[in-house]
Amino acid sequence: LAQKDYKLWLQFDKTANTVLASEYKSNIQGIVSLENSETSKIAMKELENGIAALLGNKPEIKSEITGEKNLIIASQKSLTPDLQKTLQDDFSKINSEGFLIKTISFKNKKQIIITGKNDIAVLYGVFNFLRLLQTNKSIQHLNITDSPKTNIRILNHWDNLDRTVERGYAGFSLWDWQKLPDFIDQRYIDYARANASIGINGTVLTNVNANALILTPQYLEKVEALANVFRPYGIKVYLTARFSAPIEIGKLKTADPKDPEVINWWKNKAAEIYKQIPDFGGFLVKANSEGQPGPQNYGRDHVDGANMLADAVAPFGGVIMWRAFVYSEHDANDRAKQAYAEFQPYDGKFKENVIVQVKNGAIDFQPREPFHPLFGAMPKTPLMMEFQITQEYLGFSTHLVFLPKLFQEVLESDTYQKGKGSHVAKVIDGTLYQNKLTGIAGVSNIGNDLNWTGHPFAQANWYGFGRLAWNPYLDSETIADEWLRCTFSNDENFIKPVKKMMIDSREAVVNYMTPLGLHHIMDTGHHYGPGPWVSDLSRPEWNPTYYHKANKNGIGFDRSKSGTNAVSQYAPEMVKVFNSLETCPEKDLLWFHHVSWDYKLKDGQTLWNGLALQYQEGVNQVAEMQNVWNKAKKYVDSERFNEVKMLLEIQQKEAKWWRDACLLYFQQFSGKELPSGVEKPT
Ligand code: GCW
Repeated sequence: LAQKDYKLWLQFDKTANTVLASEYKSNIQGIVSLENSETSKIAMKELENGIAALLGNKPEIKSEITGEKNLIIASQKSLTPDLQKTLQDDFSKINSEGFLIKTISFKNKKQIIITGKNDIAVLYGVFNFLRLLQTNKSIQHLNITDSPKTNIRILNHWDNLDRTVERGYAGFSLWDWQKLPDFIDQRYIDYARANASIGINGTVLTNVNANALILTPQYLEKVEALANVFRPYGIKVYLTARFSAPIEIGKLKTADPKDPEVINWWKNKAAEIYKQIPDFGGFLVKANSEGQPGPQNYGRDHVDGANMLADAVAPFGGVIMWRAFVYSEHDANDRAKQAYAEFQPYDGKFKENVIVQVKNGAIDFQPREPFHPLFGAMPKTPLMMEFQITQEYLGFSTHLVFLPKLFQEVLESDTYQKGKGSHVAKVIDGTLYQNKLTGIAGVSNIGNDLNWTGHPFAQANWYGFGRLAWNPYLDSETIADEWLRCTFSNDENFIKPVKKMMIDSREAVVNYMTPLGLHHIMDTGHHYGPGPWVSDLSRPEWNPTYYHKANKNGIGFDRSKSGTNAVSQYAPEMVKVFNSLETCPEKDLLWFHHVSWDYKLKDGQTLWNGLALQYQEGVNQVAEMQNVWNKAKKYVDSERFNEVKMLLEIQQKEAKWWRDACLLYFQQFSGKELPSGVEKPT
């Protein structure tokens, strides 16, 4: 029933454009592999099946290069000496995971070659070649050299061992721990394949709110089975390490990172894991954050904790991804300042194989946040990005929101930490400070729903995350374009409006949830729907009222120099921009300033009127999304069409819910009428 949904962006629908189809056929008369590894067999199968589906007939499989217009796949070492020579220059342009797709002349005959320094790189090349066909690009004269710009391109599954998924809205966890290790669900293979097709090369199987049991032998053999499935697809397995594991499963009295027995316990644990999984990636750690145990329980600090674990995995080439998501109720003045305050002074103190994982913004995955002030502020420490693909604060998998637009906005932000042009992307890909270890993590939105992600369009967020992890400079429009073509149709009459709908969807959610820099006003616990009135939670910084600070005088969080001075954590150029009401971008206004209800916005509206109009605009934008989708009916199978249609209806209802709830609540403080153009709550 759900076959289409299940196939994600790997639909391989028959090429409808007959001119292109004949170009493809003429250029792919045979396929030849010069390899024999498990990975190269996967690559060959992908080519065979993909091309057969796209062109309607199977290409000839050849065992050697005979005739012309073949598609040749091989890693560098398996190329003939003259091919190695011809491609020498191109090889010097790619890194170990990069690939070449080139039209070449071999013994005076035209051929296409897909190659790279190893089989995984070739597999990436194969998926990229297939994408050219899926998106109707010409393959007459190919000359593509492409390499990933980051080392660790990884999904973080917040999956618990009982298969519930924290903040997961697409069913239960894919990992069936009960049936593993002997039962290999086809889904594990399909998962690995989908990830490989977009260049993802790592997966953290378990929740950062970790359970130490995953590190026991009973579970490690199950982890090993998954690692064996993922390996030929170039995907390394990582686990979360619960800091108190030496006590809970090791029977030690302490988990103090300076205690010799504890140090030894982790060393032995690492050795045990690497014996089973030689290419194990390492650990992701949430410590002393939201009640999780950590080094501070023993009077130690994050550096002590991270470095102790780093030493344990270093002999095996493992890494420690140590999260900077910390805040404490003991310093409730401004939660946004805490991660920077705590981590920035540690710059240069972590071991070489530690990378600090920082959320994109200083609070928590809001529809919009200014970039995290740590980016660019720790020149001697590799920092990796943590994006959230699952939509905890953005309407779960019910609302259509195209996240690459949000991701791009963060990556493009200029930190000015090393002068103009110090974009977040350059911190992440290591080019700003020449870091060797680089990475991007995405909190997964995948579950065992038939369509993987709950909302058919949420698949685009998984896809887009992978593409941006590979190349953080990609434009979100390009990503939407690719995804739509691979997932639905190449028809321009479909692509143009639906692409615009996706691109606009991010601003729509900001408008109907948290316009003008508002944040964290979602209802408590679940974070779904509005809750700006909530003020009675035990920790002050969990209350929405803490964030919007609405009163008779105005609304917003004063983080300027006259407020909490959080602005001072940015580079001087950005301090200037954010600190002044005149220069602070209006999209971030209430993030940095408490502003009177009569304050004049750039368009001349009062703040109250402007706020109300933006809520209305969000509602209007969802109505427009519905219009666009209704017109897309003839290009989409009825199943996916209807699913999206129903979901958009819910989104429309809930956009109104957000508008009405927030405006009615804030109106008590502003004491003003709604401006014309804003629908009255019913
Ligand atoms: O925002 C919070 C989420 C928690 C999550 C935490 C984190 C895994 O509500 O569910 O815990 O972030 O990122 O550690």
